[in-house]
Formats: sequence, structure tokens, C-alpha cells
Amino acid sequence: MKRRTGVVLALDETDPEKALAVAREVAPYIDAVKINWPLVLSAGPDMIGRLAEISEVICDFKVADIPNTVRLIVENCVSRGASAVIVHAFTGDDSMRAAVEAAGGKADIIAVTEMSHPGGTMFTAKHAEELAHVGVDNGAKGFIAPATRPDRIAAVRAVVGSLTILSPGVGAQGGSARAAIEAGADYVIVGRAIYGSDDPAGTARSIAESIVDLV
Ligand code: OMP
Repeated sequence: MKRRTGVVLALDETDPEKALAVAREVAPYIDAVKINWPLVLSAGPDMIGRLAEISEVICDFKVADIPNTVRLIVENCVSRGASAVIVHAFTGDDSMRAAVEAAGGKADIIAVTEMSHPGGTMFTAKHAEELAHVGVDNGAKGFIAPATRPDRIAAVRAVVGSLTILSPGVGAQGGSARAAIEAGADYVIVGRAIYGSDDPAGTARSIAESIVDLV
């Protein structure tokens, strides 16, 4: 993924045609579209390929399974044109390694460290640095860290060095794009604030403008 604006669209819009329209409209202001279960379950997995014609695609299936199952999921995402796949790190070294091997250099694996919602403090926050290590040690290229707690982005940055950090939680969850990037994120992930707005392109553009001097 090449960083241009530093904005990733979390496309959790469940109407397939609306989702495609939003992706097309905001494409000039984002570096990638992230697809998660809500859209893939309503539109079917071919949506991954359709989005890949518009933008780079991150498959956010937060894969958390044994190595063989992880491999099968990642191979499928990559064959459909995904540029990256998000996987949980808590499953351990072997599952993370299976994800990286299955991506085979054709896509990046992004490891979840600390989650952005309040419940993320119950378990993930306590182990975020260890989870980041699982990713670093096994070849993940990206890491998820919370825009809702920018100090925790800095903590993950201290573990992952120059690897990429993507930060969800901007807008609807209360985080600020600028604070996340200032704390060490490379990209912000923004969903409802963009696709749920009356003017998705204008909103994406203003978020990109708010961090333009930092990316
Ligand atoms: P909004 O809250 O609508 O901006 O959407 C945030 C997106 O980021 C959703 O697709 C979430 O599934 C995702 N996300 C989080 O919100 N928190 C996390 O800790 C991790 C993710 C993610 O992996 O992308």
C-alpha cells in the first residue's frame, strides 16, 4: 500500500450498491478501502474483487484460528485481489506465521494489537505490546492500534519500529485523526464518519486535509 492521504475507508455500509458508490466517490481521498463482515455478508465475497478495481483493499476478517484455517482464509482473500488481510495476534506465533506465509509476499498481514472500543481495555490493552511482538516476530507488516487512546499508539510504535500502524476509532468512536497520526500512526481508519455522512467525499477530503502536513 502506498501512502498518499493516510486515510483508509472502513466500508461497513451494508447496501452493496451504496457501498460501491461511496468507494468510487471517496477514492481520490483515501489510500485503501477496508471490507469487513457486514459488507461481505450482505454483498458476497465477489465484492472484494469489485472494490479492488476501485482502490487497494484490506480484508478485515480479524482472522483468529488455527494455522490451517488461517491459511485458507488468507489465500482466498489474496486470490480475490486483497492488498492486505487483518488477523488477530492472540492466536500466537504459528497462526501469525501461517497468515504471512499464505500471503506469500502478494499481500501484507496486519496484526491486531489493542482494540479501540472500551472493551479493548479489558484484555487487548494489557497485552498489546506482546501482541505486537507476535506480529513483528512472524513477519506482519502492519499493526492495528487505537485512535481512541493515542498514547497506546505510541506504545505500539515503540515495539514495531518502522513497520506500519493503522489506527481505527476516528470520528464515531471519538478519536481524532490528527492526534492518532501525531502519536505515531501511519494511517487512520474511518468508517461511519465518512460513509454515514451526507457528503462522504467532502468528509474524506477534510479528514485527509487535517493530516496532510503529517503524512
Ligand atoms: P467506525 O467506528 O465506523 O469509524 O469504524 C471503525 C472500523 O475499524 C470498523 O470496521 C471496525 O471493525 C474497525 N476496527 C475498530 O473499530 N477497532 C479496532 O480495534 C480494530 C478495527 C479494525 O481492525 O479495523
